[in-house]
Amino acid sequence: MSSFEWSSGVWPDWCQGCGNFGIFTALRMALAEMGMDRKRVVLVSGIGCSGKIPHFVKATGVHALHGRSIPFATGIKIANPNLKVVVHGGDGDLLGIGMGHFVALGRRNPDILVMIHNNWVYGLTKGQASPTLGRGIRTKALAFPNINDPVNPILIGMASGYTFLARSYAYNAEHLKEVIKAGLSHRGAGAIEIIQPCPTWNNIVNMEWVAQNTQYLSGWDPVVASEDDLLKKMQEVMRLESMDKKQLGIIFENRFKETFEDRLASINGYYKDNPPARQRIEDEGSSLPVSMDKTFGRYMV
Ligand SMILES: Cc1ncc(C[n+]2csc(CCOP(=O)(O)OP(=O)(O)O)c2C)c(N)n1
Ligand code: SF4
Ligand SMILES: [Mg+2]
Repeated sequence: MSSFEWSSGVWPDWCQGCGNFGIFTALRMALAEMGMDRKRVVLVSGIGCSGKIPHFVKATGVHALHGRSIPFATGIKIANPNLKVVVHGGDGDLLGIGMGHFVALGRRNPDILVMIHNNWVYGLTKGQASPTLGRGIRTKALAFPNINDPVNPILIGMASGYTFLARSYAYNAEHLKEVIKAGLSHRGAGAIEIIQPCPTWNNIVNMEWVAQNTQYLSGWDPVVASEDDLLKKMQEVMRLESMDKKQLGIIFENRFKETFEDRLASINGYYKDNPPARQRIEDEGSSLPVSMDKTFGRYMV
């Protein structure tokens, strides 16, 4: 499928110049270049302008509840570990109301990629400050400059146990596409913070701001070389993230941690070959009684 064919045909109704268009384009280019099978791709989103993206992509999609995309995605992945599950959400959705789930995903390390559309505001509800907005910044819907400190999604992701962390920029679809491809190739919980301009409500983060306040990583090795190297790499990432400019590129990758799917297989020998989605629900046209308790009960953790 070409990147064009990954469009569902539903008209994206974001505002003119919205960074979500760049994310939509980069995602479709990545899926096309990787030759992904659309029957294996599931997009799960929360509520917000960012949350509309599953409608526009020709893959299975769930537009879930505000802040609850990660539990939906985790359930889908547990039921059918052969699917490639991607979460899309805003900074409010994933780092405000959904922050607890964002942390839990890192602890479990399922093979799920989370894309954070970071525009620093609640775009859909008219520009309130989100948890990533810096202190002292007054975007146009605010009566006063923000009095709260911002959260850093990369550092929270690293502290929570994510095994792939990257940052990119929505207006640079080529860079973002490469980062998405790397994230989709990684096995384990991944998060990409995407700096996503919202020209309607965020009059601070525009092209000039990004040019002055970000830099592309060069010569940086994000990969944890050995299990003993983990702490050292985490300290290096903390140093990188305390620099004045936001770093763009792949920041951290740990290939040593077992995934949630591996952990489930370790307590249930049938899981790998016979996950819930493959269990029979009919016999020669007649439905079999299905016990949700029996099917899912053993995976409760
Ligand atoms: C439980 C619940 N609380 C509040 C809302 C209202 N609401 C809708 S979207 C949103 C925040 C959107 O901001 P963000 O997640 O950053 O997404 P963006 O629109 O910026 O992409 C809020 C608070 C809601 N829909 N459901
Ligand atoms: S309000 Fe902002 S984030 Fe939402 S569609 Fe418009 S520009 Fe994009
Ligand atoms: Mg937002």
